[in-house]
Amino acid sequence: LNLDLRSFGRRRSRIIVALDFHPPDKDPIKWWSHLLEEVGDLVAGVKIGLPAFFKVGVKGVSKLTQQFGGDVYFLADFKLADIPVVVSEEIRQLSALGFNGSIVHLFPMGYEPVVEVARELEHQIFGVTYMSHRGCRLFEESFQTLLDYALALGVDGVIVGASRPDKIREARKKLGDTALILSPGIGAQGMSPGAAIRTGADFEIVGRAITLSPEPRQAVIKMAEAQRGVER
Ligand code: NUP
Repeated sequence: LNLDLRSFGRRRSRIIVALDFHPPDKDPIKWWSHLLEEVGDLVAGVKIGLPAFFKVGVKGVSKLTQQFGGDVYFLADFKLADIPVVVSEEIRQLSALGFNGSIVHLFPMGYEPVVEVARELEHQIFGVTYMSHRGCRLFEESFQTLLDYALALGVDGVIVGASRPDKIREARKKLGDTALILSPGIGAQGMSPGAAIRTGADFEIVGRAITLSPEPRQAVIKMAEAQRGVER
């Protein structure tokens, strides 16, 4: 059984759905579980971070990983940033909860032991190298350093915001095929589906455009089509 993100993507689309929000009139756990039933066969993965964690707790999250794990890739987005021994412990807990991979911040550096622990657990590591929001000036200044570090560390992939196609291109050039590029910022943050794929990303992370859509399956089908239209 191959549990890496690349293998989950090949079968369906290059969409990772981010579960942060739910329609206000719906119960979050019911809505997300309904959502995954609706779109699980069309997406590569599902991303869960603190917003969902606060709403449904450890129990709710493990309910989702138990029900849909193995079928969709579970990506933990807690943007971990701490001393390596603590991040390693966080990775162990997230892996035990059923997550296949985690997003970490790279700026604390010294993460060689973290990557080692993750490798033993067959848990993938994705490092943030450029964020999608306006004004992330420190990322602008540190992008090359973070990319070089990601390469040296041997992470499975990096996060580069879709709002900066130039940064995606640069990342692809530098990383070649050694690491995946995951790109958030599609839909609610203004970029079009397929835009990040066109410039070199492997997966697009999409939250609200799917989770708040009255017809999530239709929304995903449309996005997957747009991605296929620009396939590299
Ligand atoms: O730079 C980043 N931008 C970003 O939006 C790094 C991220 N991990 N994200 C995440 O992607 C963010 O936390 C959210 O879960 C998702 C985008 O959601 P949406 O804007 O499509 O609703």
